[in-house]
Amino acid sequence: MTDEEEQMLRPQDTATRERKSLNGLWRFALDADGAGRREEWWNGPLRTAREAAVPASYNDLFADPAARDHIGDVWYQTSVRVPAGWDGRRIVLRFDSATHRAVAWVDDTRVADHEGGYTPFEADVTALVTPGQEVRVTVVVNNELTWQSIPPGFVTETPDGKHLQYYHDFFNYAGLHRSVWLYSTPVAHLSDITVVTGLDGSRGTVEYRSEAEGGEGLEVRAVLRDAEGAEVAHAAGASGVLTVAGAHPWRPGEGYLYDLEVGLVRGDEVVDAYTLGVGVRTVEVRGTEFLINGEPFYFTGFGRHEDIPVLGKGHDDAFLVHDFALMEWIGANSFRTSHYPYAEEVLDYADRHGFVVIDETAAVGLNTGLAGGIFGGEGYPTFSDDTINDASRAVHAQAIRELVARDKNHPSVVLWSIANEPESHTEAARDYFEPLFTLTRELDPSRPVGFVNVMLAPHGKCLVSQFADVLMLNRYYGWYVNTGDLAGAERAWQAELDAWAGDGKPIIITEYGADTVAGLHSVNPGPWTEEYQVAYLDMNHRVFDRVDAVVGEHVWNFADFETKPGVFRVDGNKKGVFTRDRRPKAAAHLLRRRWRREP
Ligand code: BDP
Repeated sequence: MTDEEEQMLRPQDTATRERKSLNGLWRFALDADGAGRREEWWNGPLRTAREAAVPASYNDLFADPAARDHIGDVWYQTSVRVPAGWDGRRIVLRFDSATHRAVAWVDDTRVADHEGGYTPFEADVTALVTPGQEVRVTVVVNNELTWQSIPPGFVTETPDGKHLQYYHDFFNYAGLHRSVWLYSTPVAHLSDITVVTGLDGSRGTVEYRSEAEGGEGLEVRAVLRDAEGAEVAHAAGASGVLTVAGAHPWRPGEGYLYDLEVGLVRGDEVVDAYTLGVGVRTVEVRGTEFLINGEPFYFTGFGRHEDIPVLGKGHDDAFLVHDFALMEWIGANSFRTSHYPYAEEVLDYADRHGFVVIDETAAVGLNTGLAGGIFGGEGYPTFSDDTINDASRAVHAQAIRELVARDKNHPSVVLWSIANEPESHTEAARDYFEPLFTLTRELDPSRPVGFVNVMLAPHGKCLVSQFADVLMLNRYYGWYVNTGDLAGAERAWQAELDAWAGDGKPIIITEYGADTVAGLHSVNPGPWTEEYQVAYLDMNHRVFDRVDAVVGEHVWNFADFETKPGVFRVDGNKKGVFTRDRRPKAAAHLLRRRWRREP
């Protein structure tokens, strides 16, 4: 496992860069039999009557179970005219994501292969395109999961066709979920920038490091401007430290950003320019405290999903704004990107609006013990030569590299979560995870690292939490255990939490929740009613308030979300505090009072 770093600067429009969105309607075809790869469908116009929206999952766009339940390849194709003004420049095709893997062609040439559904990839296509002319862009996207994919799963075949099994609790939406870009940079260009900020009293520091390609003989200049545009510091050199006297910190609830303009220059000529929003803040774990800018921080908010009607996991700016508005309304100061890296627009918004983010990889469902009779796949060991093995760990390591490379500069991101609810009570799990913690710390020494612990590995049994800086616990006392018995739940939960508190690390309750059918009421607050969700949350809060080491509470989930069918799920998972169309359940008002400290 090496710590070789990925580089991934997001496309920008700057004085030296331009980008062109390829979003819109693309030609689209399902290809369950894999005919497209054999018949080389990229070699000409895709023969299909269908069109699909980009960005969106394809599953719910059509009135067709074949699309909804599709397993295998799908093809997307569009044409784009390369701007005439890009002559002599470097031209790049970039996908913000393709779930879960993709191969892309420009005309007849294969340009990119990418594994992993939630991080970007790109290809330098300069030699393949002529500015002013059209090119064909074809992408095959595959949604199958294997023991060597993140997240894992496996495909079985029966006489009725393929079946996809996986151990996580959300629908396997697939497709081009985020924007696709064609962008241009100068041939000599900045290829990566890393910032790490510090605060010493009112003195802020911005340590930057830049990398460039084709930049021989060029110099780097960095200028830091405040939110009004006034220059507050500048430096020369590929790396350096900018100091801001009387810095205005980025803090929860106030997303104050400086602009760091990095220029690749030849004398007075700016060859390439890139601008990063920089929040000056620090993050530190001290004893059982989680400190932001040296002050104890208490997380309130949610585990969420990228999940909306019709679009599935497709990014949508209107829902982005609305979901943040609802989080503000309810008094949430933070969320976890459960269970995969979210669209970069989400993190940018969090940066600007002062939301705190726990950033998670797509390593969810590394746990065959969660199968029970519900998810299928019983009988497989989680870690073995034939299931999750060294090759899987290499894919997981790559997912961590790509996450850190993409998100390292976001002030909102304060903690990495390298997996959700993996098996963690076995020696195999310990051996699997230890090097992944080491890797994450090498890639980013500036942030704490953790993983999210499952109820099957309680205190005293978990062998992985020893590597974590922060304990993140998902617990369902009063739901999956002690169902309907909140008094028994309260006692059992308190006992377990007290034991974890003895470890001397901060604890964030990353999931607690109860399925609730909006509109179902009862004077006897039984499970599934709105009254029960309220009573269940109240009980949890009593427990949290008695344990000093608890530094955060994230309800599962922000909104109801889609899952695969199952006897435990009625039209999806109903643990939302909001419905899938974002209407509040009674619990929303309880949380609002607690989090906003209103009577
Ligand atoms: C946890 C998972 C989450 C599930 C939740 C639930 O982390 O993805 O949706 O439980 O069962 O196991 O609702």
